[in-house]
Amino acid sequence: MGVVNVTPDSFSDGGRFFNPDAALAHARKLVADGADILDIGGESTRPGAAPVSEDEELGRVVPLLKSLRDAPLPISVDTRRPRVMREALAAGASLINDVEALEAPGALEAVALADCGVCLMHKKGDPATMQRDPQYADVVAEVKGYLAARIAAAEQAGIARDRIAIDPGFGFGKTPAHNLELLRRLDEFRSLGVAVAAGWSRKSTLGVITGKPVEQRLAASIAAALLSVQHGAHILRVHDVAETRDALAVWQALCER
Ligand code: 9MG
Repeated sequence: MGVVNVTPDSFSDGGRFFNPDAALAHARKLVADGADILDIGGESTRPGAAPVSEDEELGRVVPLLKSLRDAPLPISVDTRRPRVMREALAAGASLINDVEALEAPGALEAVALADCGVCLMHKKGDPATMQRDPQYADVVAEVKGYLAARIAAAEQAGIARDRIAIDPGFGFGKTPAHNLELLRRLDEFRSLGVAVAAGWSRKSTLGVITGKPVEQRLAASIAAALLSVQHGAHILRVHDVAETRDALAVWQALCER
């Protein structure tokens, strides 16, 4: 899943694709690089990010979706707002990636009424404050219990299990130690019976481990992506599609028979 952030302040690409033409060109590059899914986001969810208005988010996402109507792959929209979900689905999105796991009032219904997939992600706290000393007794048990409850809520709302993926939300209200524990035990999430997604690309834990700034985290991101697959991930949310595909091809040549 290739990331297309249409935001002036995104965590990891510094707003380079905020201009609509640049965002479209970037989306097309990720398709050419071999993405299986594009994930378009109009609101930054990085730690400390300020929320944008719903109209602003729609104005960033919907025109890009319309420009990508003929794209040869499913398009995901990263949003937590039901109105953005509905309008994005009407404009051609086929997957909703929600860092709030459809908790907003009306979000379950917005997805249930459409014939789309959904990625339910765990986060603890709000982006503005979530990295201030997050605490867990057992991070895997807590995140897994939360995601199991959100799968149940989605099914009860009429979203079939085969439309659902889950994501532990690396970096969302988690310390580096929590993120590494989740990665080490990622395979435990497979028992929930849905696809598992993982997003490590350029994240701050990789900066803590390597001492590198965000623009120098490609190698670390690829290492984390491969380890995520080795530990059970089915979907990788990444900025660097071509490089990640090459690394995966080597891994698959050795490990998949
Ligand atoms: C929007 N977004 C930012 N990071 C993410 C991650 O790790 N997973 C998912 N599903 N979405 C993310």
